[in-house]
Amino acid sequence: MWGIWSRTMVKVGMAKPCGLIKPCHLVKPVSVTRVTGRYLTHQKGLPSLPVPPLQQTCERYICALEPIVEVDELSHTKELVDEFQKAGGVGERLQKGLENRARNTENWLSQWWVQVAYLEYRLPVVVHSSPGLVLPRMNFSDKQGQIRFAAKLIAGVLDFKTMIDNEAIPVEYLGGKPLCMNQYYEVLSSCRIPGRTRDSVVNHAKSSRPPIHITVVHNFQFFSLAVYNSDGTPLTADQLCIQLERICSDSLKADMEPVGILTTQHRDAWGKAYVNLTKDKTNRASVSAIQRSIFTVCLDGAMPQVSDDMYRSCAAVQMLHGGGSQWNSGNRWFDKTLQFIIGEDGVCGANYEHAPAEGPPIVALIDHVVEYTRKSEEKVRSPMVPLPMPQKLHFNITPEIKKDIEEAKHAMNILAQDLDMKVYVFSHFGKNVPKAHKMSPDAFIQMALQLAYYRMYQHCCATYESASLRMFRLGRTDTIRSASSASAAFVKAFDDPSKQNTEKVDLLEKAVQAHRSYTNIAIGGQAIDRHLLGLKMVAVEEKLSIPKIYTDSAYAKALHYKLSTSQVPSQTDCVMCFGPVVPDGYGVCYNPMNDHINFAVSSFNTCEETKAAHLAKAMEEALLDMRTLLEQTPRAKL
Ligand code: COA
Ligand code: HC5
Repeated sequence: MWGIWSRTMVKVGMAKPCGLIKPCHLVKPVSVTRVTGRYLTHQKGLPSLPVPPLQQTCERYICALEPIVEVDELSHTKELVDEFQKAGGVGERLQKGLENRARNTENWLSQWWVQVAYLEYRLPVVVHSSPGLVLPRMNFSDKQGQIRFAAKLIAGVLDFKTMIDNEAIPVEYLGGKPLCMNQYYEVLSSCRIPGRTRDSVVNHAKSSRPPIHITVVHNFQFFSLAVYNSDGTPLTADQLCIQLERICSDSLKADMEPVGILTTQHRDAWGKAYVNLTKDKTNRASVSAIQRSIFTVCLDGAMPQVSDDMYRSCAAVQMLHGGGSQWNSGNRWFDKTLQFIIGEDGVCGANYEHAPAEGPPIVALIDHVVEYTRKSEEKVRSPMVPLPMPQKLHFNITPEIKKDIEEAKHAMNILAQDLDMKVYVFSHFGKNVPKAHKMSPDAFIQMALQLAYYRMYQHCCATYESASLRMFRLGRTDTIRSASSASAAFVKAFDDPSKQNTEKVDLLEKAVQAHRSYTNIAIGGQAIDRHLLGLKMVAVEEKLSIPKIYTDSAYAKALHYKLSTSQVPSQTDCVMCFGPVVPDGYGVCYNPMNDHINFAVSSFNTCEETKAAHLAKAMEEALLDMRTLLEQTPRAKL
């Protein structure tokens, strides 16, 4: 019942440093494409995702299992893997099927991935799939400030949309290689639609009449707001301010049925409720307006008052799930690909539905918007034409729908109670320290996480880190398996008094190197997880019996990611967050800046063994201890 991140697999490796995804506005605008068709030319020039050699994946799979399964279990799995990959065996047949698919599709993986990881994943998108993003606290503290800021933010998004519409988003690079830019075209004007057993995503940006409105939700009431003047120019911030004021005064009452809470439900339940909801013509039109809109802006009511040191953790909760039905969980449409969330107290951020895109394009958009809102208040003359009233989206609530809403409230409140979220800013150092020691900062942070976990639990666990596959056309992600034999040797030695510091440093270097190496393997399309998934999917599609390697207990362990992690860098000092992918695990999202690192750690309260704040504290200690070790130990090679 848990997602593909807890069901799919991984591996281990070695390599040399290569750069990260450059936020698009940091890339010199030489590669800006303005002419329609340039985007397509760029896309066509990208390589196709390769199918890794079967034997390579099998070998790496065994290596990946070493730190996380018992010796007996591993020898049993080795037998299964040998059987699978032997000449004339089922592995070869599946590999041929996959290679055939690769020849006949733009990307053999992407469509399967979206189906399996998102559209057929039935847990609520809230907490379990949709990430949150928290911006630094903005400088306002009342309704007027909230409205003014929201207006500027909308203008900023529309400014970015103009770049998308003009195909003028500068191409991004990873390790010097150009990246697939497709995801930028999927985040606006799109929405997930629930189904009884599988969802779908619609994107209205490419329709013959692309939408010109956004949705605004305030006090659980939805509005359609046209954001373009009749001459096609976007509304100015002043015009948007007037419209948002009208929306707020037309939705003063806070006792409306929170229809949006339905989108927090388990997907099967929501799929069923959706049929009930959209039987009514008015409801159908309102839902369609939300789905078609360019994006959603949630003007939130107050959240529980907290002390300053809790502020960011509470803001993360607000972005991730809204706090429960009595707070802002109903002030959302979680199926919407992009929702901006703005409170009255200067809190500001976003929630995004993950199926159409990864974090980096969303972050690039948000970085642009923040920059836009910070720009001097240049006075743009607003057209002197009267603006049409924003349209309220009405819902007729039948007793059946009312019951669905009550059930959704109940389930959402249990989930909100269950989520334990800790945002922690590690302020002692950032990328600067590992760089000074000639180590990959990402690998250094991942090794600190391995050490923190080992100190808490005295064993290593299957660990997932997202790796971008955007070097390939329509690429999404593969898995970096951060727990390796090298990381296990390092964490076991670290607190062992019988080990010399020089040996510990050597083990740290090897572990960091193994991680950086596997990262290069993963971003180069040679990791094991998506390949193993692909082989399994061929078996499913060709109605073959599922090979034993997939029903093996080691495979289940390999996919039970007690650490689910992702590096999401940004230009703005923000923090991204997501929930754990297994009931007894952690979600760890981090944003390494030059001199500090923002972490969001999540866990579930129903699991007695996990506590977000404890892992955050252990991370702090691990990072500091690793620095001390490096500083105190002369390194042989230097
Ligand atoms: N010595 C000195 N500097 C080094 C170094 C070394 N040995 N190794 C790396 N560096 C530098 C890099 O050059 C880079 O420099 P920059 O800050 O000037 O760009 C910086 O350190 C960061 O590199 P590193 O920490 O190794 O990681 P990365 O930026 O290559 O990122 C991943 C690694 C896995 C995060 C990245 O490849 C990736 O796939 N990102 C996408 C993840 C994603 O999609 N997340 C969201 C999913 S929704
Ligand atoms: C705003 C940025 C959020 C990052 C979300 C993320 O990393 O999602 C991962 C996607 C992937 O395919 O690896 C999944 N994960 C949250 C389970 C790590």
